Amino acid sequence: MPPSTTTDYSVYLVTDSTPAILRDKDLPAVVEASLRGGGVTVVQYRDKNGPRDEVVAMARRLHALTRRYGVPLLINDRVDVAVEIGCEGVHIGQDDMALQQARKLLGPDKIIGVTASSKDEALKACAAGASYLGIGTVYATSTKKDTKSIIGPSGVREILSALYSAGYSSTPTVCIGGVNASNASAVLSQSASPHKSLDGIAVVSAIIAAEDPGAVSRDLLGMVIRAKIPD
Ligand code: TZP
Ligand code: MG
Repeated sequence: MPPSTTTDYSVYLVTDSTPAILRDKDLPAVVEASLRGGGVTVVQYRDKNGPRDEVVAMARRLHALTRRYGVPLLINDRVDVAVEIGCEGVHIGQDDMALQQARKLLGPDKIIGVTASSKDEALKACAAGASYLGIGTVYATSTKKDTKSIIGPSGVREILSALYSAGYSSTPTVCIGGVNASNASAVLSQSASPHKSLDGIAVVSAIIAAEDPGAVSRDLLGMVIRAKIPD
């Protein structure tokens, strides 16, 4: 699967295997339900602490599913796992492997996304060749307690403006942190800068903890599509 230019980042599902979020459900079943709903366009498998062999096995199961639905699978942090299973790429944070090192290991065609909480981090990631940016944290969320910076939609907008001004208008962006079906439309419109808007929203609990992950993902996709229609 080719990298960022052909990837649809509209509804980007990030997984979480903690019991509080997954509520005793089986992660592949939840991911499959969200894919079957037709709303999810990217899946990121995020398991920071699991034993490597279990993470590799789960990554293979999720990749079999995402391939069936034609959706890219990215692995959070663990570049070696992405290399081993041959999925479409990785997502790395500011404290993870350097982008250049990840690019060496993955080769030129894989997606490498980077988290950015400030203009400086966003511009550096783009200069280093990030395939897309995950911007946030938008709102405080119990799903990630160590969030160093809550930037709100206005912080996202400032980063999008800076990207445009620096010539990175074509780097895709999603925002993350506390985004759900009740606030997604407002987040998308309030985050939009005059020349650059978000390409999508990244969500964890809004889909993973939902009674009906397929219906929620479809609703979210509708909101993203409507936000992209010019006034
Ligand atoms: N990075 C910033 S916030 C976050 C991550 C991985 C978690 C977002 O979870 P939720 O449940 O969508 O608020
Ligand atoms: Mg990380």
